[in-house]
Amino acid sequence: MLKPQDGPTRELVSLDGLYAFAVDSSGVGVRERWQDAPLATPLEMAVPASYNDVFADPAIRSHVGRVWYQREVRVPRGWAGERIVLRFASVTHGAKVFVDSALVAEHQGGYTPFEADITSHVTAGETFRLTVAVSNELTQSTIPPGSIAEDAAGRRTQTYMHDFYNYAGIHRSVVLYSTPAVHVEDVTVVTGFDGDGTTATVDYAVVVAGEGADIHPVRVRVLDAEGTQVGAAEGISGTVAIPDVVRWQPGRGYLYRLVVEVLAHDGGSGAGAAAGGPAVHDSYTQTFGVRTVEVRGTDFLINGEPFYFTGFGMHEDHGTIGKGHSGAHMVNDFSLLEWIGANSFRTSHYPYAEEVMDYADRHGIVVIDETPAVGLNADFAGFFGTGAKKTYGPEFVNGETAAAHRQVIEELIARDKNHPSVVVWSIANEPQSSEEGARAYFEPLAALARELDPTRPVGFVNVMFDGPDKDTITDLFDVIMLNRYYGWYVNTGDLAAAEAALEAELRAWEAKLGKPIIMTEYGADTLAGFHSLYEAPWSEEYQADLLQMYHRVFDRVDAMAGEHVWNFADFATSNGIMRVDGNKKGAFTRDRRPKAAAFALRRRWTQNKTASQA
Ligand code: BDP
Repeated sequence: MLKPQDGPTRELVSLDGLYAFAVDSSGVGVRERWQDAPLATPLEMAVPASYNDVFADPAIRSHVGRVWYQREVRVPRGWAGERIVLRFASVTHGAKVFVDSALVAEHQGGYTPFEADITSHVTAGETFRLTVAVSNELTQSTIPPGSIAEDAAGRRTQTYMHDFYNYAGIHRSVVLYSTPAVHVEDVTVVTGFDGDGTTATVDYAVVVAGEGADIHPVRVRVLDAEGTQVGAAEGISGTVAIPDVVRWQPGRGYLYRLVVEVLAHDGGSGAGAAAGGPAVHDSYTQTFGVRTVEVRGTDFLINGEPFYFTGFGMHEDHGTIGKGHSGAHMVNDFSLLEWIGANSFRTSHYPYAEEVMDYADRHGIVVIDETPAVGLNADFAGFFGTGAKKTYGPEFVNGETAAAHRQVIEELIARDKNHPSVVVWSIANEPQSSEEGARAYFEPLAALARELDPTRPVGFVNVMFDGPDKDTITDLFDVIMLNRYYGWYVNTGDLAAAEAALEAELRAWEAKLGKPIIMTEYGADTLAGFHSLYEAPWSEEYQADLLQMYHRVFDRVDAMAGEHVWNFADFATSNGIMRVDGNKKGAFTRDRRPKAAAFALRRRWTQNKTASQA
């Protein structure tokens, strides 16, 4: 799905800001049709943000069910005759969207965009009442999954098997935008190199939608970063060559633009006509980078050169705003990544805001892009206090879960396929992968990801309990991605034992599959300010020592292709006896102050740059 933009034929209005906000504590809003009238509430809520930590009210924070957002929107008066679209970049987890009393969109899945064509519901120059009912419920039919219990008094509680707080709300921007009725609906760009590698091939495919779309001629122009036209073609699909191409590289995010123009079929008026050229009916500009990604043996290659990932599994997580997108926080996080020498990160454990992906493209940051399929693992039942004994089956991960999982893979790839920063699709984090049923569940999902995007490696993140002797699915994927906690959850406080166990396991994976290994998580909870002379878990010294121990091992194992520390920063989790005010495995605190480990990582990552990172 394209990110909306303004341009010569399109306009865009931000609907971010304050909304009236009501908590549907008794679950009656849909039945009582709260969309039909102004919400009876004194509360207001900011968009974008999670609502949970904004109010000084525990009942709102832990509410399970729907909350309602409402505001008035004026349609710009110049939009008569245009197609008018309402677009949500993310509503976590479920949304019903009403324009006045009419239901115009429903969406499940908290981290991918959706939109509604509301042309027939609104009038240019007039206002409408926008109401959004947002559900934070996680069930067997959602990704991530969860379960809801209700006690005799009707009090509902939510449990889930993932280790981050279930923030909810309208987390990313809401926009109203216009396009002509016949419009560019989708653009796909795939790049490669020709001959000696100095010429790029840019394969493009455009979908034009709207009545009579097929009679409109389409042309594309490729502009370089300075805006100079370097190639062009006609038709809804084709190939453009760029001679003397500047590659997108890790650390150097050179971007081209593909300007897609749908021309008036009768040479009629429109943007561009005044300049003497053919009339442009609709125009959409898609940025792209020219680079290749390939797995060869145990090497992960970007532009044919071995790439070694350094960086973190991250979270969209901040005080007050929770998982809400904020430009200032985003730039700060990227600035810290640069300071520490990270060349990459994983969008653990859900797709991040589109602004984050665009920033990574521009700055040459490499991304492992993950779906929200986290917590598909009954082995965590003890940890999270939930009851399922078996993962795959009617009780837990069932056909409905699989359908939701397919949807999140489709929506992630549809959204992010044109980002050069994305080099791996991670279709799940730590699912149970040794139980009967795992292979039958994952084989079609891996195939789906490959079919939707044959150009990028596909992986999933393997959990510590399912090592090379037990795992039954890793051979279905292109890379081996491992989360390991030797020295933390096992061999706690004994780094010598941890070192031996870690090395033995990595060598077993190397021997079993001969594919690149990326350590997607390793780390230790650490209380900032706690120091110790001894190997004391939770101390800043222990965190730094543990990471350095892993690095010694990584440097001895040829198949290692990357290291992502868990986590970039401390983050909020659900309550539990294993967590003190959240997960403390950050190299930075939640408010982004460096722990001792951050300096140790910086030393390693700024000294060890490989040729492709330089
Ligand atoms: C892994 C999960 C991650 C957790 C981490 C931890 O992938 O989400 O936060 O362990 O325990 O199981 O810190």
